[in-house]
Amino acid sequence: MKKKNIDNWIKKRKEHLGKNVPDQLFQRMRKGDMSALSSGITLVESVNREHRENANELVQQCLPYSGKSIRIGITGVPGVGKSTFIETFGKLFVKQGKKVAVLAVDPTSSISGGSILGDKTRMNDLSVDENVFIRPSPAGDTLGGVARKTRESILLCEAAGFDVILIETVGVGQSETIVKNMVDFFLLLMLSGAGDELQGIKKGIMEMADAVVITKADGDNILTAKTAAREYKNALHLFPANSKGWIPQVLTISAIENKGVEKVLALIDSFHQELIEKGFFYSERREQDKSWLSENLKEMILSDFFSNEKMMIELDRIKQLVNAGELSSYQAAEKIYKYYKND
Ligand SMILES: Nc1nc2c(ncn2[C@@H]2O[C@H](COP(=O)(O)OP(=O)(O)OP(=O)(O)O)[C@@H](O)[C@H]2O)c(=O)[nH]1
Ligand SMILES: [Mg+2]
Repeated sequence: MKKKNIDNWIKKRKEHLGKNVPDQLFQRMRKGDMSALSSGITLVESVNREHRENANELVQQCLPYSGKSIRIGITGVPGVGKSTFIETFGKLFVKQGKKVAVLAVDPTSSISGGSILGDKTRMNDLSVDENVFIRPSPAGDTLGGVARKTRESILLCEAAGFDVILIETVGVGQSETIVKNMVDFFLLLMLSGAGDELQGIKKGIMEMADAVVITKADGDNILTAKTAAREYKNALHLFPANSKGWIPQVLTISAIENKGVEKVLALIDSFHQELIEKGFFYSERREQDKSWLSENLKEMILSDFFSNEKMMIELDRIKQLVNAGELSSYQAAEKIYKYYKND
């Protein structure tokens, strides 16, 4: 290569790398540049140490401009109709002139390599709208790690001017609790029919919901959906009032026929207003921030432990003692913890 070409190449390369400098990304994001937002989130999702530092800087810059959106969590078993609902629901916000970001926390994606938002096909209209940003679940080996990335992505989206953040999670395990802790409003989608309405539903999830929405209330399903709604309403009465003084509501919808979806929107609007008036809206967020501090700290300690080669060697050695029946698992954990503390 001639010197001039090399110089050119270096210049181009610098320009390219410059695009990921937090400051420049931030400026572009603030102007509503979606590709900058995308790069910013990629930075937040990266495990590379240098990227991590840049990501922290970017998040820090975004903080003063974040917090102005309404954050809505949407959960439910696979096939309940989350994606179809988000497509219809998201469009309602867009119609009001709002910018909508859809993010995901998917505990199954790290195992299967798939992602709940991989099926953008069901969000066809939404995904091409210029006021909509859709981002699949980040990969990660721990749910806590995945959740941290999503939480930071929320801040980035808000700084980039998004008014509504929808967070989809599949209702199969721990992820609901984690998502509940990063949103203002938590929506549980449920199917009707199939015997006892309350069978198979973890009480804990019902208790977390600000609203229960029975999906697919169309065709032959209308009657069973209404019956289900009644039963859920009765069941919710048995729960103590939640800390925000909000009484969870039950609604039925058909996302495909666009029936009842606007009622969900109206419900969230009144929730928002009521909590702002009562002063709970921002105090809840502060509570969430504090609990995230503990979560982040736990993640850091875990990651420090499991990336320490010396500890891993010791852990292997002690595992063999447990295997041989020479130590109980508790004794083993205690032993390795002491070793770690003295490290
Ligand atoms: N009849 C009817 N079918 C619906 C409705 N909403 C969704 N479906 C159908 O239910 C199936 C699952 O819908 P999705 O929106 O992909 O469900 P999901 O909860 O996102 O599923 P996962 O991404 O697998 O967790 C699809 O075949 C949809 O066409 C509805 O309002 N009425
Ligand atoms: Mg889906």
